[in-house]
Amino acid sequence: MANTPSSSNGALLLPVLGDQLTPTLASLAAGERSRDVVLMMEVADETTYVRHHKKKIVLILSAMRHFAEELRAAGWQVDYVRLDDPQNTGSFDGEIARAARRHAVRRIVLTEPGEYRVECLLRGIAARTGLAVEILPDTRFLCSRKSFAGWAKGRKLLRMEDFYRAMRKRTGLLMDGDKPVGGTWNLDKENRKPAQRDLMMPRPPRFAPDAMTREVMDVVRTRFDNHFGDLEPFWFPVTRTDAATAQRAFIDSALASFGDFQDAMLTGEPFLYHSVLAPALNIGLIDPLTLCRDVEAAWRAGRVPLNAAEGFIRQIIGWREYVRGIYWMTMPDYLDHNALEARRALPDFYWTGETDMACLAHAIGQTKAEAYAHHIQRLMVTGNFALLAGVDPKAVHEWYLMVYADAFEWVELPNTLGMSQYADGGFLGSKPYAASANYISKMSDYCRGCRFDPKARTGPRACPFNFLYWDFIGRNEARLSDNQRMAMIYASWRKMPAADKLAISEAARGFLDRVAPLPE
Ligand code: FAD
Ligand code: DLZ
Ligand code: SF4
Repeated sequence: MANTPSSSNGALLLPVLGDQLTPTLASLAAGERSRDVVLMMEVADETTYVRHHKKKIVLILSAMRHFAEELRAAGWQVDYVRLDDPQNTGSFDGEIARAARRHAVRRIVLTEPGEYRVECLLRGIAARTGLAVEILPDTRFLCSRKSFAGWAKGRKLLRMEDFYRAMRKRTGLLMDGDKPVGGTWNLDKENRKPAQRDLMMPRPPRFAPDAMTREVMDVVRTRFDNHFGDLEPFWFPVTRTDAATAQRAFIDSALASFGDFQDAMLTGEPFLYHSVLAPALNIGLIDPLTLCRDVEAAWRAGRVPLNAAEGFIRQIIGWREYVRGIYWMTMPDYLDHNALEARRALPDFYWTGETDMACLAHAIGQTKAEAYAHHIQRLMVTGNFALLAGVDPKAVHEWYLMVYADAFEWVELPNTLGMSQYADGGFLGSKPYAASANYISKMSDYCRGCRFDPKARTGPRACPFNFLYWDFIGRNEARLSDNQRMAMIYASWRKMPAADKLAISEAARGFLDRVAPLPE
């Protein structure tokens, strides 16, 4: 794993970032293994620009080290800079400039990064090195940034459903000529069943850390001990082979029920029928189109129902590609949106999981242990609470970026700021995902083990989600009551007796000033 100094004059330098671990990466395809130098860099700026969950750092650094070996075995010369290299400058641009000198290269070729912040850094490298820098489109995504901008042009509303249908047609996934198979594009209505406890619940396969992963775990133990989350047990796949095993296991054992129980939550079941493939997908160990084709093949072979296959494929070619398009279309302004003027602090229990609210204790406790929570936990428990409480969306965004192994800004930010916190004022979602305890009580078994009463709105056992929900509705009346999708809620709000409104607002104020104070 030592650096490989060379004097390959005339060679290209091909920097590969921690989420670009794909042998068919555009910049690798543009290079020549016998001539060019691949550069991979562990850098302090990236490990600490937010204090990532310990498991997320192990995932990325271990997968990077394994990928360097994969490339070497395929005949590439790889210059791998480790975190503990005494010469390490700690930044992508510093390391690229240093490697350009070391290898006397004539040109630098990169694949576009996943984050706006990193792209700004990379665009500055030409000036810093005096070399030509070429940044190629990331062809691992099914819709390029340019193609998304073309789709969005002239549209009043950028609806995910319209984008998804266009992507179905473009990829031919689940299509019968130009019609959706089964005659329906979207079977989401069938995908809202609460789960029952089931002794046969599938579990994602666990991969025991090899010597290379254990070495990275030692680095994280010593350097990042003050970061959020449990380091052990670490079991995510960090190689392409293990990621393929995880993909097969999901399709064979969980996919069939993925659709039915997509929105369900159960105590002690962090994964239910979810794939837990996002960490491997987002760093490039799994190819999204191959995954979707395999899922379609399982449906065509009669092994899984259509609502499961369609529901899963929609998440990948619909939501995943759509949020990436929105991110690149709107950055950097998107980061500063705060349409509901939310200013409160993120409650301390987001870091400890120590709260009497059972749903939050489970979702956060599991996040700390696994660097994972499934979509409905992120949206309807932690996200919903922060939205109702009026927490500053930037603080919420930083939390999500830190705590999940699959968190990269291009996918995390639109989901958090847009879908979950409505901070973009409805650009991404047509109404806020705000809900009272009724939703959590219907879709989970959390309330059974909670000291609060999901039916009570005020009084000593009132569930905070209830008074916070109605306080949110009242507080944001001027901003939200014109929204047609909120009409019924505002009709109920207007009918509510003034004394009830006052009791709700007093309960909310007292609670929030304690757990999520406003800044001085
Ligand atoms: P599954 O439930 O098995 O879904 C399959 C795949 O579909 C996922 O692996 C993912 O690639 C894709 N997918 C599903 N929903 C979405 C979505 N809304 N947007 C984009 N892709 C989606 N996803 C991330 O990959 N990284 C993030 O940082 C991230 N942050 C989120 C923050 C919030 C507040 C919310 C509400 C959602 C976020 N998501 C994020 C989306 C979704 O929650 C995760 O993709 C999913 O929970 C990952 O678990 P899984 O692999 O088991 O997914
Ligand atoms: C998240 C992360 C971490 C923790 N460490 C590194 C690293 O040391 N080297 C690297 O190449 N990438 C790392 N990453 C990913 C980047 O922060 C960033 O998210 C991606 O490069 C996308 O722009
Ligand atoms: Fe969460 Fe309220 Fe249910 Fe308790 S009663 S688990 S706080 S929704």
